[in-house]
Amino acid sequence: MSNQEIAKILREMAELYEMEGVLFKPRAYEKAALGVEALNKEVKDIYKENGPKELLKIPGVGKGIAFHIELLLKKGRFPEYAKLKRKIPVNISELSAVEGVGPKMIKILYKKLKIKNLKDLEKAALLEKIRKLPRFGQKSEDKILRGIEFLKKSGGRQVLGFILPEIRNLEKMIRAFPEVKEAIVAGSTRRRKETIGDIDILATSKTPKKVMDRFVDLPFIAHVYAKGGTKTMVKLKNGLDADLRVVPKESYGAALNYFTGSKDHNIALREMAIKKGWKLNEYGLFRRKKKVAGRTEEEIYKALGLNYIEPEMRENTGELELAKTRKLPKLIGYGDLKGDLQTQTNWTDGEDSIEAMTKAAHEAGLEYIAITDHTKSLAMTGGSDEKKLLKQMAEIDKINKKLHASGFKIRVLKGAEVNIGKDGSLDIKNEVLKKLDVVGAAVHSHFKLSRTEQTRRIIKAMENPNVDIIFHLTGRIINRREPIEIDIDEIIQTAKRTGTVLEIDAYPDRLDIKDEYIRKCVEAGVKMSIDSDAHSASHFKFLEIGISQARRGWATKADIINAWPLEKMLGFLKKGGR
Ligand code: DGT
Ligand code: CA
Ligand code: CA
Ligand code: ZN
Repeated sequence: MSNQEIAKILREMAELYEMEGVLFKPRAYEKAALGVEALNKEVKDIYKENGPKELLKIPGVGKGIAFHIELLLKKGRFPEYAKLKRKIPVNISELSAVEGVGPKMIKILYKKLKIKNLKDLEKAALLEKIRKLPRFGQKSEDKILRGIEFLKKSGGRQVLGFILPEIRNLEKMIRAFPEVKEAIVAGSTRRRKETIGDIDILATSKTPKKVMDRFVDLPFIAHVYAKGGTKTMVKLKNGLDADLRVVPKESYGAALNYFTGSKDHNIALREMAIKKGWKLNEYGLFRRKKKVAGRTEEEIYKALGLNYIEPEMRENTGELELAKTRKLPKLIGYGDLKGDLQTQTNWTDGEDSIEAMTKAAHEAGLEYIAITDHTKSLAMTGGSDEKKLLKQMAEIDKINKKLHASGFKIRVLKGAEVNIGKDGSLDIKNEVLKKLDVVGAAVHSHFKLSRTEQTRRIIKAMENPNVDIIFHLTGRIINRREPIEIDIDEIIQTAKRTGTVLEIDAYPDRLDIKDEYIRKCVEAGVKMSIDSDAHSASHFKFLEIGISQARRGWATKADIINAWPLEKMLGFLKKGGR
């Protein structure tokens, strides 16, 4: 059983308990699901290698849940789960994927209308049955229909950041086949799109048939659609389709280039070849019958008179023109971050202590980390008021001293994730905000305001000179919640005028702001930060996917303030972002 599958069942347990009105357990299972999802290693390997005790080290997993995970690994189920599933036999993950549909609602929908899955739900809504239920109305019925539309648009695409560890594992296993020389996942994974539709794997080998035999025997595979001599198509257990193609090493570069895409980039590139009277396809670049290039991507771009283009830029949105005139930006690199400016701890809704978070950040190679717990209007997180914030600041001073004394080269910064109210006001007094090193402000409620109201609200927050960064600007959750409506150009102008930084939240299903907005910031000279939004010590690895997003938005080191050394970054914030 993969981590994805385990997390799915744990999350389902959380929802089942919530339907039953059980206290505390929903939160516990939800936390455990997050913990499992964030692991770099397969739970089943952890269990196999080190036994059940080791399961307790997974963030959010206590004795009871560890035992349930053990049963899942051994038998694929555990009694409480089976019992609750019998009682409410519905497809919870499918139904709760609809925005605005939660566990309590699912229970009523099942009890009153026998709704078990998405199809039932859509039918009932179209037949106007839902509006007649007590405590539902036409408004909730309309909302459900809109939610279903939204789901259909996202169409089974999965969030890359969550499944990247699994994809890498798959890649590693194929690379380890004795007959395989190179293996790499191309397609949207290599371009680091936010979500991916399927997985395109490319390998080189002299004996493709043997590679195919080994591939279909891998444990990840749920179903084989078609197995050929050089191409095999399968469905993985995580629900995604994957294709494996084996090519000779002479055309590895050409095949990699072709299957990395994007399609639009490929087409434009092929046209450039045609203009020279040449031909480009997945086998190579040809002048008449003679192969000009094909072994590596670099030689193909070079032969076409272009600089090498990073996969994250290959969307045919201007990169080819820049490659031709040798004006491509030098993108921020995967090792370039020096700090993280948004993290939550167990002072509010995070899993871990300030010290544990700091040590994990240090291990991730960072030199500074801002602690930005939620503030008081987010009551369910135990958000800080002024008093609690001041207390935390004193605690951070102590921790910095202690870390320094024991030779740790990392600095903890004082921060907060201040809540932006409906009218743009903040829920912490300026006299306290002034004392913080990093003030992030963010929208966590009133997602449905009009574009004008929403824009005005954020502008007002940016105009507070104590606000340094706007966290996760649009509030979207990929595949779950639409972004708020804003006038992005007006916001970027205001960010420029007020010296406010816009965050690239690296949490895999946020990736907020999106690549298109990042490019606008780069063009306008508005600075950004790339933050993990970590709620656990295991979340710093998400920074990588934030860097991917920044690269997709053509950002360089100069655009990202936490790619700068501490003193430069702090100096910039002190001067009000200038
Ligand atoms: P996805 O899977 O929807 O997340 O996106 P991709 O980009 O991985 O697309 P996919 O899997 O359909 O195809 C993989 C690559 O193969 C794609 O990025 C470019 C190339 N490709 C696919 N279809 C065509 C085509 O009709 N023409 C050209 N030139 N290239 C194509
Ligand atoms: Ca693909
Ligand atoms: Ca494909
Ligand atoms: Zn937040």
